[in-house]
Amino acid sequence: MTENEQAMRSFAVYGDFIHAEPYGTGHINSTYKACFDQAGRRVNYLFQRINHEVFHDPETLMENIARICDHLARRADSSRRVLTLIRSRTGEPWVRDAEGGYWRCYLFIEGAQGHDVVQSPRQAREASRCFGEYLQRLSDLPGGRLHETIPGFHDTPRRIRNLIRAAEEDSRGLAESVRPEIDFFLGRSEDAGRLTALQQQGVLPERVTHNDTKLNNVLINNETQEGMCVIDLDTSMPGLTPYDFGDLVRSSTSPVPEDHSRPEDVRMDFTMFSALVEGFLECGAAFLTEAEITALPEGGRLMTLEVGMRFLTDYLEGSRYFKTAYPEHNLVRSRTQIALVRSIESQKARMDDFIAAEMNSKGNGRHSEIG
Ligand code: ADP
Ligand code: GN1
Ligand code: MG
Repeated sequence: MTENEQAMRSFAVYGDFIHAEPYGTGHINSTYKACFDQAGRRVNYLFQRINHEVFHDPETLMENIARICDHLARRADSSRRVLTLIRSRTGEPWVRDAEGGYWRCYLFIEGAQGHDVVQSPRQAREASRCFGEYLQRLSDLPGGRLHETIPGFHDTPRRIRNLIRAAEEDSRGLAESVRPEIDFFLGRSEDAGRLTALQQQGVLPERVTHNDTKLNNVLINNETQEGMCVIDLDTSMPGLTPYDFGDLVRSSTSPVPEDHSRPEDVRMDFTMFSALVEGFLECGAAFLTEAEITALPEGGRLMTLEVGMRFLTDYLEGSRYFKTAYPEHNLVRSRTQIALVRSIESQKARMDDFIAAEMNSKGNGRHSEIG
């Protein structure tokens, strides 16, 4: 029996383990789809070995996730619309393997999948609707503030400082070869803190947010294209809603993947953007403040900028954070993000106008700006 199999058998899953295979295209955890024979019926489960280089405290992380899943399950009408955690044989929401690694297990949601590239405006709208609903449903999460699983995760100014430090240390001797990319980000350092400053001023409220709302982190029904279930809850913690919307813009408006080798093919497709706005506001209109809605386009710009910086920083530091398939992978990813920021900036006025028109058409029922 392999170590992975040993860990998978330590959950309270009935039946006989048949096989497991690596699954999905996430950049962080090690994910497996495993099949069990339950008295003659084959049932799949989703197992993950949590990346503890990224998440330093898997037990408190799993405490967050268990609270969220329990809360969402109370309102979900189907086990395909919410993640269902399987506990260990001793009752914890995790299992430790022989090397000290942490594993978790979910029911495998069948007939749905995450996507790396958006396929239609409907898909964009559905993904965004699911994340808007997720935020709404977690707005009354009981039990106090969630643990911050990665402190300062969306502290964009801090991400700039990290890039500057990585470029100065230049441990792999790569900084000179990517000077134009570094300069692109440094040239935008003045306004990288726009949204975090609005939070500090009390204009943008802190809420329970997902913080990793890329298109790939919501399962879409393969047949109907309906948004089914928000997944990848590791970074669900206090945050800003425009950043959650922003990562949807980053991941769901370009016709090519995040690691496309020709940045000139990258662009922010306005049709996708407007579909995202409509989907997000389906639930969001009822609880988001005017300040939050106004900040949605800037969330798109800054989240793309931030993730682009993180890819470049990781490239300079030897690609230790994001999973990569080849040495320049993070650099390629960073270049697509730069192209996307440029495209967003060239359409920013139109994005802002679209949001303003949406707010007018949705009327006066909205909460007013705080402060
Ligand atoms: P990572 O943190 O590495 O991105 P994710 O939690 O996003 O890991 O999972 C990786 C992939 O596994 C997802 O993109 C999705 O395709 C798939 N996945 C995750 N959870 C489930 C589930 N419960 N049922 C079906 N597929 C899932
Ligand atoms: C990672 O885990 P995954 O692949 O869904 C990353 C996000 C990035 C994203 C870029 C915990 O998301 O922050 O935006 O890659 N997650 C973490 O694709 O760092
Ligand atoms: Mg993921």
